[in-house]
Amino acid sequence: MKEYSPREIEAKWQEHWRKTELYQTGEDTNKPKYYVLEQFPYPSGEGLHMGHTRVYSIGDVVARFRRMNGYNVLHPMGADAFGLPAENAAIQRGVNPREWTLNNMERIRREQSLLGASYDWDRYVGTCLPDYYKFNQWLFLLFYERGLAYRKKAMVNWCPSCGTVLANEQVEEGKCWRCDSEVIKKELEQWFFKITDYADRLLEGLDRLPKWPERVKAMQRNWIGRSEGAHVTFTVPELSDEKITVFTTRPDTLYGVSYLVLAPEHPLVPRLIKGKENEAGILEFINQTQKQSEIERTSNDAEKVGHPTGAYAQHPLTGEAIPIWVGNYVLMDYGTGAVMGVPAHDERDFAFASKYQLPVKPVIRPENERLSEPLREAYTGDGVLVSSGQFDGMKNREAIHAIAKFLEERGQGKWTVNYRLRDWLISRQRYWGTPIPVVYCDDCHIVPVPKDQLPVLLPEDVVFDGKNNPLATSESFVHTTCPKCGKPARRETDTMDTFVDSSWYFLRYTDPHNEEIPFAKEKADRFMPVDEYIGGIEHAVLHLLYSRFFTKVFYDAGMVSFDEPFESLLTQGMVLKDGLKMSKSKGNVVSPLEIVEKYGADTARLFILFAAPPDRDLDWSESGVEGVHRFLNRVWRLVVQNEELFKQPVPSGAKADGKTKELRRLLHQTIKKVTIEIGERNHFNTAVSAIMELVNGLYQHAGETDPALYKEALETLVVLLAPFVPHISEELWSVMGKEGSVHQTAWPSYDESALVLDEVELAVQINGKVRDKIVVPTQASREEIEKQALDNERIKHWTEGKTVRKVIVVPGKLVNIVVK
Ligand code: ANZ
Ligand code: ZN
Repeated sequence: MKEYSPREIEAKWQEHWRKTELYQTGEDTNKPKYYVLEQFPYPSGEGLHMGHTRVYSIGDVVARFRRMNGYNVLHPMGADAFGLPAENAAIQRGVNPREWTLNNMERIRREQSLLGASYDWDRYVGTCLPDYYKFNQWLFLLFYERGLAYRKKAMVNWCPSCGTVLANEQVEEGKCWRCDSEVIKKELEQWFFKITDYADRLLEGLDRLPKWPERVKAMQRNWIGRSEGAHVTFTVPELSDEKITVFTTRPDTLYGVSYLVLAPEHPLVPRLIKGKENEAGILEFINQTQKQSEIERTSNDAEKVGHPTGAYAQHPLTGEAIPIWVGNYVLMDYGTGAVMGVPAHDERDFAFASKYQLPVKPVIRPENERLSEPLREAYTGDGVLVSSGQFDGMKNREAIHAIAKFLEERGQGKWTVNYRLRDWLISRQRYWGTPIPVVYCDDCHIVPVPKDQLPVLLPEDVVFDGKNNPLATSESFVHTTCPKCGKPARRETDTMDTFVDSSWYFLRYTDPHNEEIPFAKEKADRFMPVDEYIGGIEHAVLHLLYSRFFTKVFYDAGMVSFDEPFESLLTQGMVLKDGLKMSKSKGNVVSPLEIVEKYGADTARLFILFAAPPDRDLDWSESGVEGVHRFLNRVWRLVVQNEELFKQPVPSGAKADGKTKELRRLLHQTIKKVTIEIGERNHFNTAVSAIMELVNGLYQHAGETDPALYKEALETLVVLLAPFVPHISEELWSVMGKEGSVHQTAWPSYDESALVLDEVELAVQINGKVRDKIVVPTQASREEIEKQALDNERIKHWTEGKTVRKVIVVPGKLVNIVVK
């Protein structure tokens, strides 16, 4: 008998599929479309890791399953190819970033092919290629025209180690998302995308995404951070021309204000402290605060530090003098950069007031209770107002609006909505990215490069010394002429954040060779939105928020007719080994290619899909891999041993005995289970278990059942396995002498009537104790079951001489006879 040799058959079929262009997206518009997408990899120098293998295995099952179910499937792949590591390789090893990246892209592509993934390679998208980044520039111009790209001087997050600015989304707990160094603040002229214009729509859209994990939606809502509240204006008697406006979600606590706190960066601070006693001390404090991260400044247990400016504001309702402080816990870029301190009802204010002995004035008490003073902590619950003038006795929830309205009428405040979301800073002082297509001219100022002059190509004459922006070292690049007036001008040397590239790549796949525009509307509309998007939870706010933003801009620009890009999102779990994340630093990495080499890609794929549901963490286990490999060998032998069945026609219906019925039922049960588990639930692991049970059944019933049915069951087994283990199923399909590819076979349907059991076995109990079993037709009525139970010889023995008081029939399970 021929042995199962993955090495031989996998290479053979991969070559065959490539030649026959089996996975090219069809043009058949009569078929329903299905777009399945896995997040594209960053082509680092390390090749594929197990996490990649997992994502691709999941995506490939979905793609193959949908193809077999009659869908026109788009299943593309590409590379997210711009970014810092290429540049670091250039600095450290003197290699050319482009060559380095292109080599890695080629390697990853080769490795992806070794997994047997069914991509339409004709649609490959590499973001570092000029025919792609040209359209990043095109889109930048679109955003610019629509007022969504602007340049401003701003305090930015600066990573000293990467030598570049970072978006807020790229700062994690005060550290650089890429290199983990402490991020500092720096003032620079930068380009921004106005994502804040879309804050409300980004929130609203989440409600229309029932197939997204709740967790991801919650993270996005949190990131957008919408709060309703009021702007309240305080006058400053000593500066008659200036006022201080605070943002508060709690105007109901206005009578409890005992001080104001300004962010150290607040523009009024220098004037307020000028000539005051502690001026130098405060300036030093401001300097220190700049070095602290946002988390250090605002977390609840962080040390709150402040200084009195010596100036006073006037309370808008009571006229009282309120001391003005500067404090590290107030951020300049949230709200108005100024806060009214209400120690009695806010925890941070309470800590601050306790530390600096500022008055604590309770203005809300719980209903039907008194507050025992002095307060030992802030009272943050609801209640009724006290010591609040005309608002005394009002419920605080009502007072929020009543006080805001009162202030508004007096011109001292305004109801407002505030967001945590900031505009997206897209400038990077790096080489390996998309040049921002802008020219600076002394006369014409900011001049966008006209669309017909795109792409602005990355130059080659650059110096990589790890200190400066390499792009700025290219004379040929920097010096240009103004597109408007023709005078000498200077090119923008910042490149775009690479998250710009990944914010629309899924659209490019629908029209990858378009040279005129990023994508044609009818092509995008035909395949979008993505039906199943598979990727990591780490992109919950970055990539997934930016992509939604881009899609909404395209919708507004009439470029697409949908406004949410991803219909369903599957966030895959991690691959662990011995309970720890696989990582180089832990030394527990298992290389996917080694596994492919040793057992074959089919084993690697099947293990990954079988070992856990896709959204859970998966524990890598060598014995598990071996178990799956043994299973594939069992499948192999089962088909090869029965090769004879496929050599000549087998008459059908030769047998219709119990065993045959049983096998038929198992077969249809399996089809049903696998269809539902893949198609409706993404529970690939339970689908695989069902197939394993079918294999057991086929071994058990070998030679016992109707041969035509047995043959059909073997064929179906191979078809059901095809999405999971594409190579072995293709090989067995040809062993069976089938024409064409198993991957183009229609998915089997199941016959509900085959699932019905003809007879069932019921336990018969006397007073709750099982005394015998009876077999009854599944369709039998209660009366028939009762009669059969009571007529049973052994039961008669137990009931003799007693009175039957009650007979309880639990259909499909048991009969209980109560006697006395
Ligand atoms: C007075 C007050 C009383 C407040 C009270 C809260 C409770 P969210 O919900 O996150 O929007 N705040 C406003 N701007 C700030 C800034 N730039 N830096 C630090 N804190 C700031 O929070 C809004 C609340 O956070 C505002 O409402 C303000 O404190 C504070 F019993 O005003 B509140
Ligand atoms: Zn000019």
